[in-house]
Amino acid sequence: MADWDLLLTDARIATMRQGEPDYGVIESGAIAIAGGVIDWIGAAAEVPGREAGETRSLEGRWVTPALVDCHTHLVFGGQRAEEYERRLRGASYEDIAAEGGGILSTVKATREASDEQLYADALPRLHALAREGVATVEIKSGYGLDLDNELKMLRVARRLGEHSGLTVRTSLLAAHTVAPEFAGDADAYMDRIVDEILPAAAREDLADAVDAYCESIAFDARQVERLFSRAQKFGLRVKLHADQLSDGGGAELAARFGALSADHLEYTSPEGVRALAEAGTAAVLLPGAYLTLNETQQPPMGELRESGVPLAIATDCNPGTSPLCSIHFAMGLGSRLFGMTPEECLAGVTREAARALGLGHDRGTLETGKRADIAIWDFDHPRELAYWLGTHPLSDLLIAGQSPRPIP
Ligand code: DI6
Ligand code: FE
Repeated sequence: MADWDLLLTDARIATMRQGEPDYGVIESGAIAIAGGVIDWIGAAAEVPGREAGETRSLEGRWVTPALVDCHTHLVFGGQRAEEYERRLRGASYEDIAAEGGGILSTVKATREASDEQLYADALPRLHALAREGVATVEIKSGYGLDLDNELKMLRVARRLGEHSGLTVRTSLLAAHTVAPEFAGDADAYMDRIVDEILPAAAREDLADAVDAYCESIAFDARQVERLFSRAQKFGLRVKLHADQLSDGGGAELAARFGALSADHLEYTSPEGVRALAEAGTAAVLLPGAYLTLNETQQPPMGELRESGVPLAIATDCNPGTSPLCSIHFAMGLGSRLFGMTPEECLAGVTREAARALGLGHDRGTLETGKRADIAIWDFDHPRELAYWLGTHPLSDLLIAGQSPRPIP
């Protein structure tokens, strides 16, 4: 019986380990895998004399931790290309939302779609991420806005994880916007979430976290506080769409609840940044939405960096503000629109994205004891992931040390 299932040799390894400069690089390295976990990693010349079931030379290719997309609305019905045309002709996102378009038009399409249709529609989007080296994806509900349809969305997300071999982490986002049946009465809809939808999702173990949209066109800090207090009673961590279109105190609110992450942050104040830093809450930057909305207010990148707030990047894949199914493109936007370095971008979709999902203990860097979720690349240096737009440099993806099976 071999000690290791697989030994990867002749590899250039970007470990992305915290605190190590220059991508945590091991120039001529090897990785030993047993039971889907990294059992040894280091210089090839120092590999312990143990037996491996299979030894595979990577012929000098780069390897990095498999990528993590920590903020997606990947499951939804329909699409909103027609609205996109209207926005290009001058209609604002808020105008369209006020007319019952926007999120509510996707709510209608999602409610009308069967589980099978939602699964089939989401599959190509999940494929697109996996083809770019993504092994862990967060998927939110938030287009059902009633008990049956919110649970329907979360069950589809769970099934995508079970069938694809990727890790899917789910977030209940029933507080995405006010359900049409409760138009004008956000408090009454929040009662429905807190008293019915959240307990049901928790009972069925359908949600790994709870999220909300804290914004002038959705829910205010007081309403979100009610939701987060109840989430914590169910032992669920929270995350928050915060300060995207205005400073609603979202970052401070997320920090107060020890949120895993606060996401968007274009209008977050210096006080909000300080609160995130003190709470250890990660910032999830969503440049796809920033670009699609023609936003001009950048997140406070300098303050976030100086305060040591972990910086993650994600696609925010959704039919309205970020119809983006490319984590590589999101990295390219993070560097071009938010001035993030290529190393910050790669850390943002590995180490820091894992942290934003509460998974920093078992993935996001290449270290002994972590999952052998490993991306193998055909490029000259990892900085090229933020540099090129539209290329496909992935050579192979190992999920728990195995090449993923085709997603049915
Ligand atoms: N912020 C966003 O950008 C998306 N949701 C949110 O809370 C928009 C989702 C949509 O327009 O469908
Ligand atoms: Fe989002």
